[in-house]
Amino acid sequence: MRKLLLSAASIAALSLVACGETQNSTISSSDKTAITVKSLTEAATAGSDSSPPSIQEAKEFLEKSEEEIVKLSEFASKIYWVQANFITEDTNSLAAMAGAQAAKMSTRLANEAKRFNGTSLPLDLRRKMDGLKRGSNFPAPEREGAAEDLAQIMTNLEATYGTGKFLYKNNMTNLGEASDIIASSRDASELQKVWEGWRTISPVMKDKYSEMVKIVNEGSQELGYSDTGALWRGGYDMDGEAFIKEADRLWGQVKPLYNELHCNTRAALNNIYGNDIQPINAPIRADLLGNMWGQSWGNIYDLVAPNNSGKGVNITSLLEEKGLNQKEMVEIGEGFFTSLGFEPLPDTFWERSLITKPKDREVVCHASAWDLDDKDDIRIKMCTKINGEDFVTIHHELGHNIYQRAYKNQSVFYKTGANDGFHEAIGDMIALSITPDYLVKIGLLDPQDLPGEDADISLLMQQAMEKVAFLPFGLMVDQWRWKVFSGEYSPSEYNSGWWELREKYQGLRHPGVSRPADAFDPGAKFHIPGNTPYMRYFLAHILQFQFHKAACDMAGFEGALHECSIYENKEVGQRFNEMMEMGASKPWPDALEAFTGTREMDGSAILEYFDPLMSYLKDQNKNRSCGW
Ligand code: X8Z
Ligand code: ZN
Repeated sequence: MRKLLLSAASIAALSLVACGETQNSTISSSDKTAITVKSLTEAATAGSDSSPPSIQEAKEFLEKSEEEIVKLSEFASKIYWVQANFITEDTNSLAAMAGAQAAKMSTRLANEAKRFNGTSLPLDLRRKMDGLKRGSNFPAPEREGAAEDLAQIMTNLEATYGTGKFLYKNNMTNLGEASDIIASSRDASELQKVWEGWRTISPVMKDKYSEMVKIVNEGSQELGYSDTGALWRGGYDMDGEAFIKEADRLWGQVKPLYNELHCNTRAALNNIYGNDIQPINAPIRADLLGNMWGQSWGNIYDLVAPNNSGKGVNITSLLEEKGLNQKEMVEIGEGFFTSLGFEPLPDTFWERSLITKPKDREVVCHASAWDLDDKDDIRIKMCTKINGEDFVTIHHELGHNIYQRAYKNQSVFYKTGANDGFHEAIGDMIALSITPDYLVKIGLLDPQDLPGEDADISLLMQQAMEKVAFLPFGLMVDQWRWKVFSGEYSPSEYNSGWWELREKYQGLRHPGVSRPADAFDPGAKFHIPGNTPYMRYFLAHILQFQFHKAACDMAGFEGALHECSIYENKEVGQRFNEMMEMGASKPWPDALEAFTGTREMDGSAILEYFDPLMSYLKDQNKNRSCGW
């Protein structure tokens, strides 16, 4: 339900949940001129006798709005927390009510803010006002009943996903259990069954989803956007059209690396499964990649482990060998942040977080980080498994919490990431410092097991199967949603459109000859029914390497980027905190510059990180025909 809040009341700051956090939209200075001119025209046509309201009135309006937002979010966030931790008919209904209230407030404030279009405001007030005018990522139209309908649909979609189960081998199987099979099985027919089984939870969502699209498009149009995709693209301190080009540019930088990884992985799968199951020149079958959505491929690392390279590190085995439990994994994550000079997590974090999956009730298991009071009541909620993947996810979630705490003294309008990609990149950047040397330092890896230099390619391959494999998935999810919102994909094309983009960007195809006529495969990925924008993760996968490189430069590290760990470096911690403290108070290039010295998002750091692997992959692929 985070979504409701976020989406419903987003207003930048109703951002209690990171991962579902909405982005305070702000407008870059270059756009501001255009807005002012347009606003002046609007004011002029509104009647020559109506002079625009004063700066003082604008200030008072923003202060009053801030108070109202804070009050509602305190109340709503607790409802969302309870609902996500205890999914029942009643909590769903409470969450829908709170969502409707938040949606109405968001719409009302966004419309009221239009009154100040003709007022020439100081930068700070203009930034807050424009954020308010963007409303939420899922805005309700003004008409009677729309906010209630929207909130109901959104609650229902997320709860359907959260409680989804299917029959497999006489057991009702949930996502966690299904994911374990997809991660470990090498039996193609079993993989196909489980992959298809999970997707039986989503056809029921399709009509509701298309209804939701209609409502939020109407809401977006009332806010002055052509559709909800345009509203989302407007959240990056630049013109929405420019953002499309920006995403394409970044993808163009990293695509050659992805293509090589794809080619090498496909060859390995062809080798294991044979031509019938994985032809050598067709897109990769999505169920063979070790992950339910084929979004990261670390679980099939054993199939691509380089022959002539030393052994990497298997974090899952290390955790098991040391007998660590979930809470201890979180404590290690906390330890990384405190080593950089951050305060320990508050006692309430440990008392109130959900760290293991409860046996006796339904919860939203998808990991998230929460900020319940915009001050110190930070928490995570995840059904943690004792494995390397979740060890990294813990750092990801704690990164959200640390960011939330860093900007707690900002105005409510600025209590969010510089852009939403920043929020997703913080913990991931920290996790890039989980090097073998670091693991030895914290006693998880025995020094005699430290991989030698000959293991570089193995370590990089492990990392690439997670991070590089993810890039086109990070991009395609919202390419799909943008087309859905714009009407380019009608409801009858939702599924075919999804697979068109899965093939275009990721080079994947579904198992089986065709998908059922009622399939709604996007609904089987959390962020679609959970209504969380996804471009943020693509950006985060670029930004985290930029942050990592800047941090390693700051630390004076001279070796290869993938060997650098900033563990215990207080100077880096302080500079990182300075960037995070800014929240969204400044356009994101200012925040990026504060930490990295550059104002551009740039894929060259990820390319540098994987440079030795790129040479290896090119060599492996030299006699193969790559692409799809
Ligand atoms: O949703 C998440 C986080 C919560 S913000 C666990 N991630 C994306 C996903 O799982 O699809 C992190 C990576 C991408
Ligand atoms: Zn996240």
